[in-house]
Amino acid sequence: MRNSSSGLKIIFWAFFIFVAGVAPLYGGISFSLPQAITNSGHYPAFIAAGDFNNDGWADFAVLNSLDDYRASYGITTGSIDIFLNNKNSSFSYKDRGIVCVTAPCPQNYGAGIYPTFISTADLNYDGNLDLVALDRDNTNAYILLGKGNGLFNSSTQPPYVGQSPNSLVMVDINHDGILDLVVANGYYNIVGGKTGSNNIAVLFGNGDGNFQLAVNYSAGQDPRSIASGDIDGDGNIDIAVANHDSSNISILFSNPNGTLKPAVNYPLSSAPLKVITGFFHDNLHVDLAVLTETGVSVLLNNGNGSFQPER
Ligand SMILES: [Ca+2]
Ligand SMILES: [Ca+2]
Ligand SMILES: [Ca+2]
Ligand SMILES: [Ca+2]
Repeated sequence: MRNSSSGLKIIFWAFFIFVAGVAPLYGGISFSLPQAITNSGHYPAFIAAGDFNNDGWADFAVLNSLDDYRASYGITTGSIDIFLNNKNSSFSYKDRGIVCVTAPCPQNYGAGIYPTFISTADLNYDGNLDLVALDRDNTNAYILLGKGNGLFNSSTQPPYVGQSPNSLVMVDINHDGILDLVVANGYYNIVGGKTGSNNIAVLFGNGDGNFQLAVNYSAGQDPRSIASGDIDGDGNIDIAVANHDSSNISILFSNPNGTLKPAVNYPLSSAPLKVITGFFHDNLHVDLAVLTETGVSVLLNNGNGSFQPER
């Protein structure tokens, strides 16, 4: 297995060197210079990509913490701006003061005051991508149900997730074939007060865009980021949480029915901001990469769901 892993690494690096240094010389894989798109708002916080109008081309949604357009009308809220792909390297979006001429025109949608996170999936299984956003100033997630033409309807039953939500993953954690939400709720509100729920919330999906009541679990202090993967290889999706104030990672293994076991914690030398899962040392076991206040730490899986010290 070690030889196989080394071989894969060599193939990966050979491919990387080809793409980075050789391919452009032969007109192969290359990237054009970045193109600026007029600012969609103030303090963009997060971005999610998907085909929102079902034309086969990727679009994206931008989450803005405050939006000058809305503020100019006295509406000091965050926003979700939709950018639809024109298939010619440009995007249509609701520009400030410019009237859209091709219907349906992309819209922007309110998203609280200090939105933190956005992601996309088909939550009601109608074939159209939907959006889920979180706002640290709102206890309920924003659910926008896609119409399939780039426009969205706000959910009439936005689910309560907790105080100061920071991050979420959408996974089928209870194996019923329907996506569920697992949310990291932080410790701090937008003015720095410690009124956040400071926990993990699991909300089972109903399959119609609505969710059951949250079930809460403890992780560390001030959960900032959350990631998922079958960390112990038992077929059940597990949860990794980056806890800022306790400078550690919590692993919450899941049971087949979607309940979570008590957290197992791993210390870090610096406060974590974001955690992702990936295969960083073989193709079999889920590892973790953690963005911290001083750099990036990698926690390698021992093969049984436990992790080596950070490196
Ligand atoms: Ca599209
Ligand atoms: Ca949908
Ligand atoms: Ca489910
Ligand atoms: Ca598992």
